[in-house]
Formats: sequence, C-alpha cells, structure tokens
Amino acid sequence: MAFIDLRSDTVTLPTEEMRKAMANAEVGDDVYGEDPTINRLESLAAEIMGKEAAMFVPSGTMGNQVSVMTHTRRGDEVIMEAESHVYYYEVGAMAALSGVQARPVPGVRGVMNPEDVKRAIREPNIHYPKTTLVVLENTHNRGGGKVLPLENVKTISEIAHSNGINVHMDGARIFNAQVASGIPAKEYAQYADSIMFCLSKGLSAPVGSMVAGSKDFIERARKNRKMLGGGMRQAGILAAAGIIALTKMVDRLQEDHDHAKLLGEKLHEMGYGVNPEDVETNMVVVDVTVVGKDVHAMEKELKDRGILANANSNKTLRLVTHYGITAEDITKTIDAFNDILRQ
Ligand code: TLP
Repeated sequence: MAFIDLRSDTVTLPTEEMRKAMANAEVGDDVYGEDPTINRLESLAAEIMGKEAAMFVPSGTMGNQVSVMTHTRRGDEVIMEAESHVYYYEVGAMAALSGVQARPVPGVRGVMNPEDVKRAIREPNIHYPKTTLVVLENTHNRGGGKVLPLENVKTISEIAHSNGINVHMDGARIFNAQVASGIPAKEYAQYADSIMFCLSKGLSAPVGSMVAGSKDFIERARKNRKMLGGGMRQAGILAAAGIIALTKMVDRLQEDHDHAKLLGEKLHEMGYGVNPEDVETNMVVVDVTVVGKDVHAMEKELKDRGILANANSNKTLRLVTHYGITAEDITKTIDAFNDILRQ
C-alpha cells in the first residue's frame, strides 16, 4: 500500500528538476571553498536572509549546534523556549558538544513572554553562569507550526541585545512563516544574529540546511562545522537541489497550509481536539483523547487505513502537510478519521 505520509515534511522527495540539476551540478572541493554550486547557494541564502554570509550544513541539527557552539563558551547558559527543537529533539547536543547549560522558558505554543526571557537572564554574580544566547524557533514545531509574531521576536531580540546577548533563530521552517504571515524571512532574520533554515523539509531538497549571519560569525562557524565533521567535499551535488528549493519551492507552501487548514477544520467538526485557528502553517496537532482514543492505538488505526502520522505527546498526533500531498490525500485522511470515529 502506498501510504499518505503525514509524519513530517522531512519525508518530501526531490523534484525532477532537482534531480536533473544535481546530475549536472558543477562541483569542487568545498572545504577549500572551491565548489561553485555551494558558493552560489551560500550567496543566495545570505541575500535572502539579509545577512553578510551563509554556510551550507548537512542538517538542521548541525546548523543549530554549530551556531550554539559559535555563539557560546563552555559553562555559558542559553535561553530557549521549553519545547523548542534545540532543547527537546537534539539529543542533548548543546550540553554534549558545546558544554553549555540550557535555561528553558515555557511559552504558549512556542511563544515566550519577553518578560520571562528578561527574568531568565543572569545577573553578574560569581555563582552564576553567563547568559550568552537566546534561541527562538520560527515556525515552532511543538507549538504546532506556530508563527512567532514579529513584534515578539523584535522585543525579545532587543532585550537580549541590550544585555549583550546574541540571538539565534531556528528557522527550520522560516519560509512557512513567511508564506503564512506575508512577512519576508529577512524581516524575522534582522532580529537574529544567526539564522538556521532547512532546505530539506517543505522545500523538498533531499539534504541540507543553511546558517546565515555576519561574515565574522560564518567564518568562525566554518571552523566549528569542520570540527563536527560537517566539512563536505563535492557537496554542490546537494546544493544544486537547494538552489531550486529556494528559488522554486517557497511560494507553493501555501498549498500545504491550505491542506492543513482544511484538515484542522474537518477534524474539529468531527469532535477531535483541534482548534482550526491554531493551524497557521503546515501542521495540525490533534488531541485524540477527547474522542476517547488512545494516541498510539490511533496511530495504528490510521496506518491500517493507509495514513502515517506520529504521536507527539501522550494525547496528540501531529499531521504535517507537504509537497507531494494532494487534495485527494487530504480527503482520504479526513475519511479515515471519520471512519475511525464511527467504528
Ligand atoms: N524536526 C523533525 C524532528 O527532528 C522532530 C521533524 O520531523 O519535524 N529545527 C526544527 C524546528 C525542526 O523541526 C527540525 C527537524 C530541526 C531543527 C532539525 O532538522 P534536521 O532533521 O535536518 O536535523
């Protein structure tokens, strides 16, 4: 059976155009800075984000971790939202690789209250770690694809900067934020000293993420990327797909958002626990316990009907729409949820 795979937008496959561009990519040794396709992608990424420079990394996780490492020193404290990817899903890498301590601040669907961020910043005191970084995630994964309000980003950034603290944005899905809000990615990025964003999620490239920032930051980050084993060689093969991701695949994200919205509305009408207003981008987080279902049993019942979705808590399933998911797939998904209820 061909599954309708709503586990994540990481499952997207490269387009035909990407495959052709990959086959024909001009390449060189990127550790020497000699891969023309990588260089093109890095310039394009920097320009889109309004930054001086950018660097290609194999994954979003490495992009975040290289950024944390570049902004901090061992023993520092990093403030981030309590459900953020960098804290929740990166295998403890901040502690293991950079030797920094996390200071999670609970938010509402991933949005931190600037006052809470202010309170979390350490005063100078012999006993305290030094706060050197704030991480923001936009859109927020565990917040159900929530778009951070620009004003919130601006306020937190001002608080951080006025205390000599840098800001890193995990913009894995920053283009979903752009498409949903109509605010260009660079307007969010202007408040961050570095931004990581993924080519390999909704934008469909097979591999890769970018880190953008100042020239000096990216130079130092390159050294850390090398240390972590992320210095690749003829990686222009991958960058060729990334260029298409950035130039051709952004605007179509609207279709994924429309699909997610429809799913959210229909599941709400059926009585599942989802507020359609909360569906801002390409994710739908559904509480199945309100209709008396166990989340893991539900995962299985959906799978039996050809739909893949992951539980992201003991109550909720996360459905992610993406390139390759059609209107017909959405109808089938709605029917499957309906069918399960009627059993
Ligand atoms: N998220 C994955 C899983 O790791 C949970 C997913 O399926 O959503 N930042 C954010 C906000 C992310 O959602 C992800 C991936 C990453 C970073 C890491 O990217 P990769 O998978 O390229 O290391």
